[in-house]
Amino acid sequence: MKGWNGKILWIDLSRKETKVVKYPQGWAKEYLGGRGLAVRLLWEYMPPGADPLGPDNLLIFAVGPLTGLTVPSSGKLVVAAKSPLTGGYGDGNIGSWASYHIRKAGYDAVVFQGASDKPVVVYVENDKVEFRDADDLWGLDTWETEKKLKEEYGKNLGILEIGPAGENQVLYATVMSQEGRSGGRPGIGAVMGSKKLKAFVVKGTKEILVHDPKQLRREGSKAYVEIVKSKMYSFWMRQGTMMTIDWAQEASVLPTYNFSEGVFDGYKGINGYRLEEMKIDQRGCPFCNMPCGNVVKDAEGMPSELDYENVAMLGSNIGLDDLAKVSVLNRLADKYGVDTISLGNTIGWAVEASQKGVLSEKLEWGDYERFKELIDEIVFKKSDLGKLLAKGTKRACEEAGGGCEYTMQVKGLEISAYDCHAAPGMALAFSTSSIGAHHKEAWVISWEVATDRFGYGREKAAKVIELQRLRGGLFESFVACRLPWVEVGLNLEYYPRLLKYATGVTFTWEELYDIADRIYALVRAFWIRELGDWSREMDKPPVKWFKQPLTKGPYAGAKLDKDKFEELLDHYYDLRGWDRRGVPKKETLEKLHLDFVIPVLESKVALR
Ligand code: PTT
Ligand code: SF4
Repeated sequence: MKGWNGKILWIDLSRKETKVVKYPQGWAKEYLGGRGLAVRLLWEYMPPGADPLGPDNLLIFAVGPLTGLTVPSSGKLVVAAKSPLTGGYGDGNIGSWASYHIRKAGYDAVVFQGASDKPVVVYVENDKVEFRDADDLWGLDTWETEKKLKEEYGKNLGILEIGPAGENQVLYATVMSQEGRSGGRPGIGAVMGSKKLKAFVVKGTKEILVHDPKQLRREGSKAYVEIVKSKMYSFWMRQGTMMTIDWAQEASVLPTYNFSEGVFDGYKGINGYRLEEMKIDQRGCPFCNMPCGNVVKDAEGMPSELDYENVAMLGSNIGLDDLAKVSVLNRLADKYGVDTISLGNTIGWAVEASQKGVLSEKLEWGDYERFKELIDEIVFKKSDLGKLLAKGTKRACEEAGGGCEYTMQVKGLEISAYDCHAAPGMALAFSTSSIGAHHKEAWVISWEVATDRFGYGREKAAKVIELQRLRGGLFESFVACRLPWVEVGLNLEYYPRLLKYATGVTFTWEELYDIADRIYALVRAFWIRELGDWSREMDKPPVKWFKQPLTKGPYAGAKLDKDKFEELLDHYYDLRGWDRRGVPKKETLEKLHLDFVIPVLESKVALR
């Protein structure tokens, strides 16, 4: 089977045993890899109802048929598990040399089950697997960990690690790599910590077998050239995702003061032009010719790699208007291995809860020194407030006994950096994303802002689904970075061609969309199986956007309309073939070859 290795490396951390299992060809064609493979494995091999932080959860690192090939931005992999933050399916997409080396070592995925009784590093070199004691690394931050492992094992390999946040099981700890790459927002780093797996080091030297290497090389080169020739390329190379700050301000979607406003008076202090003044380096993922990792010197003279989400969430959303200071908070998040989006949300919620008397401690917007301390308190669970905020906003408000109406989360995962008071389509994208609120699956907002800003029509639901298919279904499963397409306009038609040259399988768009729909329905089924029930309330955006209108900017007075949003959600369910509770219908499951899901779902909810 060319284009896939056909093998999954299975590592039992409790017994320190390993085996290689087959990646069935049928699965490869129906799920591709990455997210598709991860959710199929979780469905099949994780015992239902497993404790996300217990040994039965599976931690999966999965690549796809395009990963690690010389095609644009293919140095990515999916890190997945049952999420300790949400209790449902969780994953993230991380750029790392580990992606390439997993393929070169001969695998399509590495699965960890069980838990080590003491800190461990797993080192894989092709067919060899070693368990290395990691007492000396436990407690180190992600940068120190990677540095030490490179000194020991050499540079030509890939490393995925956790920092103190993962070790301490902060529920939104991430997996980190290469100092500024982070993946697994819904606490995949905490799952890694619960298994006492400090790091995974992988070196592969085998050949990646593809169906037609010559054509693949030719097509890949053409795509690289098209990227460089794009009219967006030079500005992208200057600012990367940070150009979004000015756009978000203008469109009134820049999250401000815990998503109370869409404009921030101090936006010029944190925007892409400010970044350009401070920039000292630019780096990125393997096989990328449009690297977006813009590195600045922060207020403490240290390097910090910035992205739009990080800066909006640790800047405007918590009232901080100085990029040098925002960069310090961002660097701490990277070194500790904690998600900046949930971190900015939890701090934002804490300030609002403090000002509304729910929390006894007095917190102020923009209080940089206090926020810096608070990050330490969260990561090391030092204070009562830190311990509370380490659980994410949904649990924090429940335990604090108030403030749930201004937690900015869906299904327990905090919203990423787009305010939706005046963007119902993006609110739908957040509320129906597979892992909880994340923009990665349907960044519909740029289309929405440019077209029918206040519409709740069927075409909006259709657009959300189209983007979910492409981004959440396909890019996550053939596993390559989507930014060449999204940001510089690389023609989407490259991808089926690249897939064909890599695997020998000709996928039509219809077949690819079926794969994406299958993955979405299986992810939804996994949530229902794990939570034991489902209602459309799970697919609703935060209450604040319905109740508390914007007071500033071009859309002052705007808020979401509750009844119209219900109609939009109905359109979405109808188009997906899901019932009005958000449960896939029996006929939909059959059509998508998910018959094996039916008896399990029938034991949880009546199927329609
Ligand atoms: C992603 C989420 C994002 S999405 C950002 S910035 W973005 C935040 N980055 C964080 C960070 O940095 N440090 C940290 N401690 N926490 C962070 N949390 C946030 O995590 C990232 C890029 C970006 S930058 C984006 S949009 C694209 N995302 C892709 C995706 O999801 N899929 C895909 N096929 N390609 C993508 N390309 C782009 O990758 P999560 P990365 Mg990330 C420092 O992982 O869990 O999905 O959350 O992976 O290698 O850092 O690349 O404006
Ligand atoms: Fe990585 Fe950015 Fe390049 Fe995508 S565009 S592959 S996230 S460096």
